[in-house]
Amino acid sequence: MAGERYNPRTTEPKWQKIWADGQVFATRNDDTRPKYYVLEMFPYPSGRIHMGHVRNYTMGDVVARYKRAKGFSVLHPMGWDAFGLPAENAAIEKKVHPAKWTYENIDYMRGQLKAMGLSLDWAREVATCHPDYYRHQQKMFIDFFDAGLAYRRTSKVNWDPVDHTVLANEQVIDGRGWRSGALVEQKELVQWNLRITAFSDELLTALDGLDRWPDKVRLMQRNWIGKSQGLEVRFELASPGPAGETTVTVFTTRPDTLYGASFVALSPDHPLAKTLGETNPELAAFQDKCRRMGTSVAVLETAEKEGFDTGLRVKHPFVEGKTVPLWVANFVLMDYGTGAIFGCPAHDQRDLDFARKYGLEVTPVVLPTGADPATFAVDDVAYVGEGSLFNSDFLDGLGVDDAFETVATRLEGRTVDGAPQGVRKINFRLRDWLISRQRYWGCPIPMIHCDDCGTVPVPVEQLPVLLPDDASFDKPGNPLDHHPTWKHVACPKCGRPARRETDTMDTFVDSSWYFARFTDPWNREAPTTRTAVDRWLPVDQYIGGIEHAILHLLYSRFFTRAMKATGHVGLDEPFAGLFTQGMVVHETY
Ligand code: ANZ
Ligand code: ZN
Repeated sequence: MAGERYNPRTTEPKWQKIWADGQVFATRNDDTRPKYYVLEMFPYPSGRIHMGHVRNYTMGDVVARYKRAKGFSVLHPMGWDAFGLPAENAAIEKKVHPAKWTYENIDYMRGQLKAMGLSLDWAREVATCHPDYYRHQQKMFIDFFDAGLAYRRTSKVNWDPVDHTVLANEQVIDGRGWRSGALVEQKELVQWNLRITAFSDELLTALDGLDRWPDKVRLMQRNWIGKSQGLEVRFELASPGPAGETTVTVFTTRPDTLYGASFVALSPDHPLAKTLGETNPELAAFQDKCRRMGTSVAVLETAEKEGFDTGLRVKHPFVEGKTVPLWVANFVLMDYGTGAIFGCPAHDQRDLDFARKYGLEVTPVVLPTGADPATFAVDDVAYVGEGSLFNSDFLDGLGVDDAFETVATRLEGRTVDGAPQGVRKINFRLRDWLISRQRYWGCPIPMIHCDDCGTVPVPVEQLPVLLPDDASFDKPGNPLDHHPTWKHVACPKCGRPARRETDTMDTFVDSSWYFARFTDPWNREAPTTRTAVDRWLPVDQYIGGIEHAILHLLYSRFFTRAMKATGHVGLDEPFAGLFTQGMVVHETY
């Protein structure tokens, strides 16, 4: 009424009740009007809604209400990304069970969201920590395993000795665990992985079709996948290695710079470096030091370049009689390319820093346009731009790309020890997704280890593998591993005593398919109902924080492909339109 003050305390609850009673935001799967799926990234139930949530959900709500007013059948669901470490820490610090802590937070935050009057279909609410959700995740994990998309292998991991868990490279900051601050150790562990690299090329090329995604996010994903076209070059050792090795193979994207090569360097974990270290205590000490530093790209990029001269030399492929020294260097990663490089200091900053430190030769071979070959020199800044080749014999005068081709063709045509000296190669930076976590509050990996039968999936009719309620959190390490009985089971194949897998899944797995589950959260038999999921997906408008620009979105794109390969969905890309917002905005307009 005119003149009457708007009173949210009475008006909001009144209308919210009317909306709820009339189920006006409930969406039917048999509605035949055009569909519109709007989704904001679901929250972690940390305790209270914060302003970032309010902004995010308000934006989605505006879109949902607008599309509903335009006559669309709008799907706008909400749920909880409910597994994760904070619940376990609460258990340790406050002696409250992670489930109790989580469900209480969910209840509280649901109340807060409801008070906002968002146009959400609460009938579709899911919580990833609920067995009704994770049982389906376990089923898909087994499907992925059968399809070769989930596998177990030994890998070197960053181990946090205080939190007793594996850390992602991104969680190691200056060599320390991001939470505990403890010095991270390198440890060999058998871990579960998802084979995201099976889709490297596809995940890259499909970015071109995501024309309703911010360019910035697409670029970040492109860089993360990191496709490189290069050449593997086999350098001959001037004298045989300790185990009779005759060659060292490097990966290079700049074979054009071969005449500027002044050293070859191995990763500290390269097999040849390891063999050499066995009889050389000084080298072994250097390798230990490198391992302690950690293997994350960020660490390697900022750390001081250090190396160890092995005393061996390799022959230059083109210059008769010329050899260059073979080093072990801390900046060469073992899990990229071949774990060995040739260094061209004049045209690579890292190589230049290294060469200056150890007094190695610096020979420029790419001349910037207009520069004088007689005087052009590289001091402390490498020249990484275009130009024409010089100091390079048969390559002189060629552009960088032509020189690449010429070198590649020539080395492909030559043989060393019966194999081509050069092989064209495409490499990706993207690595398979290590999902094993040694934690309690996560989705149990539904596998059983038998001494006789190996790794055996839990039979589907025995799913879900439930978390035991009576876990104890009073000592470090994985409560599932400590539990007196949980892990002892009979092998599903031979019936003999076997062990349950005690690792749980990275919580990023939970959030990699929730958007599909929302399309039919009532299906008890399967993760998805194909008629529903194929009708509702892709999400037409996804809204989330920029901090998820790489991992969450990439994992979801991979997971959707893996679900397609195992028959759970019929499409590749989960999110047609993406809007990212910074939780904190720095710019002023
Ligand atoms: C010689 C060279 C000369 C290089 C030059 C660069 C510039 P992207 O683009 O990321 O694929 N490299 C190869 N394997 C490596 C490893 N395991 N660890 C660290 N560095 C490695 O980078 C490819 C370049 O990174 C390769 O090309 C190699 O150095 C180096 F003027 O070869 B280059
Ligand atoms: Zn068995």
